Amino acid sequence: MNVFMQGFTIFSNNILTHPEFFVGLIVLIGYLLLRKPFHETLSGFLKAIVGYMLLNVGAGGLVSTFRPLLAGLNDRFHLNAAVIDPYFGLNAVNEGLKTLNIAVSFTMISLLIGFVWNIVLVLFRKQTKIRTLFVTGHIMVQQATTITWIVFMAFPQFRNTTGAIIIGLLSGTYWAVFSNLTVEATQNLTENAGFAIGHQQMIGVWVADKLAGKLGKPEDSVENKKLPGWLAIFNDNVVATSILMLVFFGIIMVVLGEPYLRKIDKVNFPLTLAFPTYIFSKALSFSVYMVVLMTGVRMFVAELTESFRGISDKLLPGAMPGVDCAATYGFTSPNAVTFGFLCGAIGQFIAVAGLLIFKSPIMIIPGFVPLFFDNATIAVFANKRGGVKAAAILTFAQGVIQVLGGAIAASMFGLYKFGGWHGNIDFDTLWPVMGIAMKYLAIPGIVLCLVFMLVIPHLQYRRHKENYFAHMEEE
Ligand code: ASC
Repeated sequence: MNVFMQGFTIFSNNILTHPEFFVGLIVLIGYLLLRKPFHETLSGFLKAIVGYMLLNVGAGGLVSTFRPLLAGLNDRFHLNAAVIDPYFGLNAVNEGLKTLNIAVSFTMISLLIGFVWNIVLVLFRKQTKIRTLFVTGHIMVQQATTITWIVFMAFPQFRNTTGAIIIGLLSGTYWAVFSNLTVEATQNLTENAGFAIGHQQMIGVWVADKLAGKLGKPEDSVENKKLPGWLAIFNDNVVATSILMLVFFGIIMVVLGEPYLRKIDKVNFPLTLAFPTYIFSKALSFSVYMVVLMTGVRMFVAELTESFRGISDKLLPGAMPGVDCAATYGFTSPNAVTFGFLCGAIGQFIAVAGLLIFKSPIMIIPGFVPLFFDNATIAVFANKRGGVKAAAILTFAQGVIQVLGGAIAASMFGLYKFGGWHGNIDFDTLWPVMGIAMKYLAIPGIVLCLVFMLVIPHLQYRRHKENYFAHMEEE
């Protein structure tokens, strides 16, 4: 048992929670199974890792640069609000677990159980109709942590090994079922690139894919919208992103004020640098990170798509990886990404204003991660099926739901006391509802949640019977 635990700790610290190596390993195994020559295998392995690391640099840069600006509103104006962002949610749960005298490493055991359970569900695909393995490790850590808290709130008696198993089963089922739910939408978007989404807005993707066609026309997509006259400069995504972010974050930085920014960002804002220069460089770094992110996405997705055939032919037949939502950004006009972010932001800000006007006891501060990554992703999918109009409506609606659902969840699970809630759309909709079911129905509630999730792929199978498992064989 001890050796097993040590092995697991090494695996989880070095691979499972580092998606770049996880994806690299998958690519390596995939190419080995395809019996590719050594030099091709090596080059694919390295390019997948470097590509994913570029994605991390892009996504990480966006998160670390722009998250403090939004969260700063809370700090600067002493709002005592909960920030809806998975990193704040993670901190909040870890603080909460400390008050219960539970080690943070507890979550990692549930994570392993969940991951193994996901593999089992794929292995029994004939019975379960699951085709996807969730491989986005940093997201699995955040989600298993939030689910731990939800289960602990509903079942104080299960703050032990039984609880770890329950959390593992719930997490693994969620990873398997909901990434599987994104297969058709993602295959349609990417023209059968062979991956699904393994992230935090999987319900959102499914809903957007279903509704977008009813809300608008695919011909009116961002790609086809060519702006007239001088506005044509917005057709270039670097220009569009730079100008829009300059306005958006420029306003926020002015509101936060120079003295506050100098205090929280001593390294990048030395006394020798003027405020306007600081604003300009911060806002434009958004475009820089976006370009880096996209470059990385193209690199690793190409290798993963090619090599995963090895795994889905030989190891886990018919399986697909569920990967970071940013992987889809390479399959659309980058302007769709920026557009989704802005419409989602309008929705979130209006909802926050609603909380203020109606004197909500819980205040919410938009978190950068759900604001950007959820809304960008929904815009990408909505734009494909229903063009700009569908993308605008769905991201606006999502922004509103993120804030209202986040407020309800932060208050219901008591995490506002620790300053944050997970905030991505699946955790503002599905998980609060499952949390309520578990709290009020007790153990039957857990069974109900598991059964509810496990039925979904069967319904999906019914609708797509002919080519449900055919995606890999087509190539
Ligand atoms: C998240 C999260 C991130 C980003 C990243 C997007 O939900 O925690 O760091 O999205 O995965 O590429």
